[in-house]
Amino acid sequence: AHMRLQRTLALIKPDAYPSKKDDIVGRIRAEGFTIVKEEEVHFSHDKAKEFYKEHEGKPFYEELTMWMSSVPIYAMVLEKSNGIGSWRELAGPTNSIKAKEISPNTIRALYGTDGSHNAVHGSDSPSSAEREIRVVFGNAVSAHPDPIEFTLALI
Ligand code: DGI
Repeated sequence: AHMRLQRTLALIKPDAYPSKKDDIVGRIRAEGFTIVKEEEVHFSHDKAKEFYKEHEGKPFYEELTMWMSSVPIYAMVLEKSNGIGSWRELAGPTNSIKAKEISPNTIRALYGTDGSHNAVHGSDSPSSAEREIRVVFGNAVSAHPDPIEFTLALI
């Protein structure tokens, strides 16, 4: 299949940051991702609610957003060919208990605990990646790979 260079939003969540940051970043680099932007962030509760707004009304929404805003976390914009799917594949299944059973070499299997505490986040689509990168980084980084054509057109 044709593979397109993509950017995605990755978070190292409170159960893995800062304790597992170096292991996770090492794995990200080893798998060939470029870290385009990285920064420790501390979500307000309102920011966490905005970030996870697709889950508003679900039974775990309040606990999830309180947890994600409880302490600083680590945010990265990752870039790779097919980057959105590649990062979700490396992260593994949402539930770390299931991840440990079926894909033990994934980040959620190695560093997460259960269905609520799963070490990392990854955008699930191009539109989610664009929205999430903007929620976390504002205009500090583009959600899209730098278009070389644009650069060449300026020469
Ligand atoms: O994109 P994912 O993080 O893999 O999964 P998601 O977007 O469906 O859910 C976002 C986060 O919310 C997930 O990483 C953990 C939490 N979550 C999802 N489903 C459940 C859940 N937490 C609990 N306690 N129960 C759930 O069913």
